Amino acid sequence: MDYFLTDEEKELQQLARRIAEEKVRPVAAKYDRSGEFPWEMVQVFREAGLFAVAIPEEYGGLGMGIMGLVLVTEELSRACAGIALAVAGTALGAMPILIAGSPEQKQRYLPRIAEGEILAAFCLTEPEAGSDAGALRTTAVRDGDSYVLNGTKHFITNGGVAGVYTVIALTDPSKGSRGASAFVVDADTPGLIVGKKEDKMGIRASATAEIHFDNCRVPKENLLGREGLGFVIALQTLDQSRPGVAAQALGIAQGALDLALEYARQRKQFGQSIASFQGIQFMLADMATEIEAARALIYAVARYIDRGGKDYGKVSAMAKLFASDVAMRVTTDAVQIFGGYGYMREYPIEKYMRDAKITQIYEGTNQIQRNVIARHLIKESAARGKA
Ligand code: COS
Repeated sequence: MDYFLTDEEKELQQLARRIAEEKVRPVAAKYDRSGEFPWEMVQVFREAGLFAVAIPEEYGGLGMGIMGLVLVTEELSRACAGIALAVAGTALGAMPILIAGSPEQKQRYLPRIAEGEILAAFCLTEPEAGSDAGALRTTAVRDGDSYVLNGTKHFITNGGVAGVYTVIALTDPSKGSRGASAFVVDADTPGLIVGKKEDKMGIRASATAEIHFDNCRVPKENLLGREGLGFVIALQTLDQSRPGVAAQALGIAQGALDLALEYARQRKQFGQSIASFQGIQFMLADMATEIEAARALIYAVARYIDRGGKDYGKVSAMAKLFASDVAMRVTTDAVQIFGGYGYMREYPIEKYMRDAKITQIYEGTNQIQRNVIARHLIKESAARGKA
């Protein structure tokens, strides 16, 4: 379907598609097996300017907003969702700076992120604070002109490869999540220690690691916004980043459908191509319909956010919830269409199913997305009741 993208958006989409096909797809299986971080792909994305997409023009970016990010993430994820995360995870890590950074802080970090000189990572999740993100324990104690951070963040995308980390930590533990603050921490700060690298089911080309803060001293100038705003900055970040996860899921689903269609046309059983069987056709039709519905929702939400739409937390959660469930169903059916071959590592399709699973889990499980949506619905209904 034609979404009437602007010429600039179409160009970006074509560029990302070309890179995905020519550069990413040929190495996807290699990095999936090794679990190594694809630095050679980072270089490709750098040269193509893909890290600049969502950074405003005044800070050296392309200023193409969430929509630009969604288009790039979808196209790259069609070839490899793990490799795509070098870009998407960096965009996530940069968001707290975009949302709450001072002009000086933005000037210090955003141009380097846009250039791809440094990758970024967002540190919210802790071993005891996953869905219950407000239960974080990492502390940041003011000491003279600095804050001293202590604690452990885990499951950090781009952990160990990022040059800058945006970190949520408690400046006033007595206030719980209302006592949280956001910081920007350079990777080479003494006391920032990269811990265990995770061995994952899918998105294996993405670096996921623990980040420890052991008396990590950061200058007070690295506080984003004001003390006490950290949790709100984190939640606003997630409201803006969830369409990106949705786009990743969309790309995975589309990539799986592309492969399943091709296979179904070529595979012969009972003397004919299996694409001629109604059972297979119905699966393909359902897959394509769900994918198009996900795409329409994601693009609409991205545009809504970029054009200054209000209270987008609900629709952002809807896009992530819907697209990731679609990705799981579509990739499972794609494996089914491949039959026994689909189960074998020798074929590319099982990777899509493994990669899809994380999109139902990270940046808020789909159960949490339903909570977020329902809370908004109830609040809106109550407000209408009062009016
Ligand atoms: N934007 C701004 N503020 C928000 C907000 C949003 N989207 N959502 C909630 N808040 C505010 C609330 O208004 C509330 O403020 P007050 O304390 O002043 O009343 C505060 O934040 C706490 O909100 P709430 O009571 O809803 O928080 P819970 O403790 O129930 O936690 C969260 C709910 C938001 C943490 C949960 O729904 C969630 O999203 N968990 C998943 C976290 C996640 O995505 N982790 C992935 C990490 S990055 S890969």
